[in-house]
Amino acid sequence: MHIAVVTLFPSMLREALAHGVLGRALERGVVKVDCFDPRDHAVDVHRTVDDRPYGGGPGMVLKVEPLRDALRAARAASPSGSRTVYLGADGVRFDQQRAREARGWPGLILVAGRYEGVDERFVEREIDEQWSIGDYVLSGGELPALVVIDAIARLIPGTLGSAESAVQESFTDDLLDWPHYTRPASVDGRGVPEVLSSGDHAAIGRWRLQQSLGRTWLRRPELLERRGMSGEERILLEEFKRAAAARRMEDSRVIDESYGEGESNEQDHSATER
Ligand code: 4HQ
Repeated sequence: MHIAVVTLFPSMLREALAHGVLGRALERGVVKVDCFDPRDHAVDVHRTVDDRPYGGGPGMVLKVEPLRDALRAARAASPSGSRTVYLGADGVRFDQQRAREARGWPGLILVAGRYEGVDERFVEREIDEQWSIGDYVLSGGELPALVVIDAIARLIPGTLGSAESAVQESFTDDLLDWPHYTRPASVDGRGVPEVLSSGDHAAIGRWRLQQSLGRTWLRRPELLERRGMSGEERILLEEFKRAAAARRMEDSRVIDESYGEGESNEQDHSATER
C-alpha cells in the first residue's frame, strides 16, 4: 500500500517509522510511505507556510497555496483512487473499523496540520475525509498520522508474521485483550493462572476468551453491547461475573476479620493479597 503524508516535519515521521514490524514492512516494500513538505512549495524568501487568522485571535493558520502544491506532489506520486484524509480533533473517530476499510484503498494521502489548523477552503476543496484519533488536543497531525499508519499497515498481509496475523483476524476481534504471562512462574509470590500450564489448549482458549469477555464487560461495556455474544460466550461471561462476585465477597470477609482482630488492613497486607 502507498501512503503519502503532507507534513512540515517529515523527519518526525521517518524516524518513528524505522522501528519494529513497521520498519521491516517498509524495508521489504510491503508498505511505502512518502513525505511531502509544504515548506518545499513556499514561494517567498522566508518560505512562509502560515499566516494570521482572519477575525483575529492567537495562533497561526496554514496557508492554502503551499499545502495545495505539496498535496499535488503527493497525488502525482500516489496510485489513482487514493483517498485524502485530514487529521484533526474535529474529524470522525478513527477506529479499527476505519482501519479495516482503508486497508483496501489503492493509496492513502494523510494531511497533518500544525498551529491552529489549515485554511477551511483547503479542506473543502481537497479533503475526502477528516479523522480524529481521540478527544484530546495535540500540537500537530504527525502523531495521529503515525497512529493511523501503524493501525492500517499491520492489517496488510506481509507486515506481521503469520502467527500474529492469525490472532488478529480471529473471533476475539472487538474484545479487549486477555492477560498475558511469561517466565518466571512466580513474581513476588504471585503465580500464573494454573490453566495456562495445563497443556489443555481448548481449556486455555476458553479461559482467554472468558478473560477477554470479562474485561470488556468491566471496562468497555459499550463494545460488548455493539458486538453481541454467542450462547457459549454468555455462559463464559456469567461464570466470570460469579467468580468476580465471589472474589469481592472473599475480600470483604478478609477485611472484616482483620478489623475484628483489631489490626489495620495495611498491617495485614498478606491476607488481602490474591
Ligand atoms: N490535532 N486527532 C491540531 C489533534 C488531532 C486529534 C491535529 C490538533 C491537528 C492542527 N488530530 N492540529 N486529536 O488534536 O487527530
